[in-house]
Amino acid sequence: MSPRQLFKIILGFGSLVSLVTGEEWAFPEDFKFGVATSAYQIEGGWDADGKGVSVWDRLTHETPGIIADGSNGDIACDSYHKWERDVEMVKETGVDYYRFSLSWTRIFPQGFVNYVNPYGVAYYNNLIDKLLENGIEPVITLFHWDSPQTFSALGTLSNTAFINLFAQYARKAYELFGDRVKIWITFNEPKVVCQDFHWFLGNVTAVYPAGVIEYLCTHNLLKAHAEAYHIYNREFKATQKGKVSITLNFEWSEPASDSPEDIAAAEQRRQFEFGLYANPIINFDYPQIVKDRVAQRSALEGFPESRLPQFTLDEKLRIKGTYDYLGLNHYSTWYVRASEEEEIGRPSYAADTGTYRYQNPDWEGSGAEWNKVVPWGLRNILKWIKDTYRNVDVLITECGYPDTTGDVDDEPRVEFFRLYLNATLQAIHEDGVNVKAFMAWSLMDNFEWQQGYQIKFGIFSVDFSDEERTRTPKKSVEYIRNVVETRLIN
Ligand code: GBH
Repeated sequence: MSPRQLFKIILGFGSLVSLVTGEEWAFPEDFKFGVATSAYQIEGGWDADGKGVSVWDRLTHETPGIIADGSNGDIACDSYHKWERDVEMVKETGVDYYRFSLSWTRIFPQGFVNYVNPYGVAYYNNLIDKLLENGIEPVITLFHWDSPQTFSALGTLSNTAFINLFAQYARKAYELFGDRVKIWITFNEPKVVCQDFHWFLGNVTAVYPAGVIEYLCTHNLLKAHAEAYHIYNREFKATQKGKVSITLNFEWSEPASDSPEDIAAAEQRRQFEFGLYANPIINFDYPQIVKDRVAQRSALEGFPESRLPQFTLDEKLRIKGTYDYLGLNHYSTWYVRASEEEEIGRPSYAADTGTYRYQNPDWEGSGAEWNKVVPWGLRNILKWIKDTYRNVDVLITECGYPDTTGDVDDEPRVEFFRLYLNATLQAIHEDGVNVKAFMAWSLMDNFEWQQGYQIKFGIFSVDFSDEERTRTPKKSVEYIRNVVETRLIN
């Protein structure tokens, strides 16, 4: 520890430090650090011990060419067998939280809750207990994209039946694990589920009504989230005393110029990408600009009513307030400018947003084309969330840096965390944003969806050519551990 660090620690934390040392701050005492993963990306054991088939099992097995390297999550990091090592790794990183997701079909093979697979329950019980033994708090995501294949015949989230199926699943999860799990996330990144890649949901080959099914999915997802929230509040909160919310992804939209048109375009894009979900939950109903634009384009397209369904007043009230914090996944930033109104033709969400976005080629890149290193984008997001949603508590549930090498000497990732953690500190201390946690994506290299194993986000590397799936810490583990210990960025 440097004398300067020691000096700051002795002085105390938070604002006192910033008063004395100028622009260098400490993480507040109640600020939590974590690392994150998701079930399909790490577990493997795709059909082990009675697990049912998820849409990702089906997609990877039966759609040649869909995954860049032709791989799948059949074995992945083999966390179904190596979970004790995973806990050790979290412990080694020194963080407070381990965020992981439940594989719905590992617990309920057919998706329906009438049959519970005891092996699936035992797996998560063991993991949770081991984490707690080691002083690590579990943070559970209920739905991180691997929905039961059985629901595909129903159209999964585009069918209103999903609302109740999800609510029943959530209730069982609280019953099974809620005595020990205090932070719940209903859905991971609804925008990715409904707007970007809704074929995740099982509609791979179906010709779907573009521009329509996206909003049906959004509508049902918001209702399913709200039901899961209310069930917790009504039936579990008094005894279990935990928190429930949702995690939304947000890539910052910065106006491309000072022109009023570009400023409006950037805000419009934020409302389409983030407000679509955050506004009904935190404020009230879908954002006005989204309702107006989809209604206008729908009318011109000849639809008798807007492709964006309307909530009844009761529904708006039932969705409003269904959050105990806000989960945020953040990776990168874009410039946005106003674009010519797209001609009326094939309905589409992209045309509905009515904007054009691009990244500055001079921004520092990473192993993924879209993932540019732009730390001020995170700060702007946090400030915007504070202003738009009445200073809600924000948990950053994912933030991370991809490369293609997997080198354990991952200095660029260390630098990424240094910059993004610093942006978080600025948001807390200079902008007064209530950011309460930062969880790094990801604990280890894993199955990066369509990119397969080519893109690596881990702070631990995993040897995928080795049957043991040996994990090795990268430099970023040491870096994060140091930040957690000192509460300072260095
Ligand atoms: C998260 O999604 C996921 O929650 C996590 O499972 C995943 O492993 C992690 O990020 C890393 O990717 O190619 O220009 O169209 C992040 C949301 C949405 C970000 C799609 C990249 C593609 C941009 N992603 N987006 S582009």
